[in-house]
Amino acid sequence: EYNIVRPKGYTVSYHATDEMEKHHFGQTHPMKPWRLTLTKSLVTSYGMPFAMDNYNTRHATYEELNAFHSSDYLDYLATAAPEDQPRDQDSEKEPKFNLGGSDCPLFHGLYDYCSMSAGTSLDAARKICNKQSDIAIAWGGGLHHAKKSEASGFCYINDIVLAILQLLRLYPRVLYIDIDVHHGDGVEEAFYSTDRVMTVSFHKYHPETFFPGTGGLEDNGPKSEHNPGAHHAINIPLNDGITDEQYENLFKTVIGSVNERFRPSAIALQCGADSLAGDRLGRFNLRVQGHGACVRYCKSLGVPMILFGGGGYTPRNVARAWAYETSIAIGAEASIPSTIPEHAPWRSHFIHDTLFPTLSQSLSEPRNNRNTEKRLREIVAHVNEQLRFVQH
Ligand code: ZL4
Ligand code: CA
Ligand code: ZN
Repeated sequence: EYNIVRPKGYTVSYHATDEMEKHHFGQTHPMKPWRLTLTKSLVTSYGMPFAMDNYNTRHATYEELNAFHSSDYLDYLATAAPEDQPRDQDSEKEPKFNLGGSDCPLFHGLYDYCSMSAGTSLDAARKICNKQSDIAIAWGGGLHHAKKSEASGFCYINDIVLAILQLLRLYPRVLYIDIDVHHGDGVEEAFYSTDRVMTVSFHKYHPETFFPGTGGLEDNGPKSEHNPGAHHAINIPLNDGITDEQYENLFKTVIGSVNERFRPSAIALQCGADSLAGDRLGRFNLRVQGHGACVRYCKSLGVPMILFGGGGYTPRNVARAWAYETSIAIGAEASIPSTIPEHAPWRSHFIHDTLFPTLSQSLSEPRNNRNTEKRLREIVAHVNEQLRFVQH
């Protein structure tokens, strides 16, 4: 009804499952899988599914998860029960594999939740490899902190690493870009010693107070010249309050240079929505438009791409951003009205009936911008310096 048409000669696939959304990390835990329901319902109420191939995701198998994660870890993840949660009173129980603390609680159906998130991203990667999709969307993935044998920061299984490993079977070079407000440490670490993956994370950086504390400007991969991974980790450390204009400029400048030097054959873009203004955990001043501009720019580079979800702790804004970015993927940005459809379920949940709230609608108190133009120029200069070592 909004005149959403399938783009000619261009396929976008959407990978999701209603099952994932039913899981709960706990009453006041910031991660709400329900935000995926809200996203899907907004995408649907705009009529976007007509322009995409829609897939119901399967669970990833143990063997598939084992391509990155250790068997010890997976075995514990598959069998640990919420009752095994270490309690304050019960200090004999040490948390194993960082599971069972307040960030990564053990909850009912945890293994199902993890294998579905990974299944979503693996399905997306396979559609790209088969050339059946030009852009594959996996909003249920993007869990960038998980390590080979450790849960971290709400992430248990690193679906992004698994998806990139799939892409590497076919594509010589994969560019990983991460616009979540947190550093993409798990993905960076997994590909630290290869020159076939370049990782670029934009994030708030303040080691003493902001998770995970890694990702400084000078951290660019193993220093040794004989290590192929050297210079292939790019970090863009930012301060509170960065604006759309600054972020967009920085993103286009950095990713433009990276694209020129690295010449990726595929892109994996983590679209964590906690970099939006008004996020419960984030500190930036990005609007839905500025966040989406990153997706539009990556699409313009003309290589196959996976869009992953990630963080995002104010569910109504997560849904706005990911619905808008879905419209960018299918080329329907100009066809969808900015007013949230009358018939959208949960419409009242959005508070303001627009897809594009203003900063003052998103934030009660404006956040001061602590990013100076001088510092942003230094960051660009450092990145260009690193890229001089990269030539394919
Ligand atoms: C919570 O209210 O900075 C977890 C986590 C649970 C419920 C009640 C428990 C109260 C905020 C966060 C105690 C909470 C103590 N509950 C949490 C060093 C920390 C140790 C744990 O977007 N405490 C750890 C992780 C980050 C830390 C961010 C981002 C993921 C992603 C990709 C992960 N961890 C300090 C915090 C709450 C909670 C309230 C919380 N945890 C905020 N930031 C963290 O990059 C998906
Ligand atoms: Ca990031
Ligand atoms: Zn995050």
